[in-house]
Amino acid sequence: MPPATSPHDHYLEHGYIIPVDILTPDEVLYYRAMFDRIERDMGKEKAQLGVIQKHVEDQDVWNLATHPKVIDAVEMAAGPNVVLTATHFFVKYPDAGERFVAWHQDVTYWGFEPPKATTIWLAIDDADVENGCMRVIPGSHKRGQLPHGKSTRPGNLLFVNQEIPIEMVDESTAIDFPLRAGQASVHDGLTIHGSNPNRSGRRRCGMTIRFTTPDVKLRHEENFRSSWKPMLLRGEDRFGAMKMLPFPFPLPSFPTVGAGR
Ligand SMILES: O=C(O)CCC(=O)C(=O)O
Repeated sequence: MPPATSPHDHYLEHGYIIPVDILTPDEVLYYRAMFDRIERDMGKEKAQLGVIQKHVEDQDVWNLATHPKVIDAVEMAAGPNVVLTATHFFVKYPDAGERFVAWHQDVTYWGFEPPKATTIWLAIDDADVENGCMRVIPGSHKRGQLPHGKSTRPGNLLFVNQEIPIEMVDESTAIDFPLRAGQASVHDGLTIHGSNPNRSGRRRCGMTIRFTTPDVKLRHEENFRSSWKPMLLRGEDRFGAMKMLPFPFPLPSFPTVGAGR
């Protein structure tokens, strides 16, 4: 029998890991209620894409972004030195029309040099084919940074309407990323991914948590019109390539809420 591939080797070879169990059942309930609260406060229109860098002001969002199992998953994929740079919720409402996410690579326009990044997509709600879970082109991170143009299809949720020209993406090789609430996927910042519209009667909320490593220089101040917030969550910084910020709250221990605390 061939040796089993480790999650790290799988990440290097295919550009992703799925699924990773992150939250306990109590945490799933707690953090869904947390997002419901944010949604009530902001309204759905804003909550759809406007919950950005909330972890620096809201301790519950911080506890999710720095959840010990989130950091373990990043370490498993990208190594021991873990730098959090951003958080952003991606919500697709059932009644919001043909909103989709065009094929893209995360690091495009991010100004990371070299373009090293790892995204955790943490499911707050169940995500499946019907409600527009993420889709990924396996192994596409090995193609390096690809050109992005503008999507001609209305409804792209990406901020600058970016899209990899469709002739450069073989959609027949795409795989779906279904997740139960509390599970996460991990993908490389160069892995091509996107998602289809929500055709269910259910909300699809996921939290993207963006990481890099301390050797990376941030050439652009901005990400989704908000500045990067680099914080070294684990390991060491032997490079001093970016200015690390202090933590707004202490790091949580597992589990972050509920039984077993
Ligand atoms: O939530 C989605 O459907 C897409 C998320 C995404 O594009 C990202 O993580 O960069």
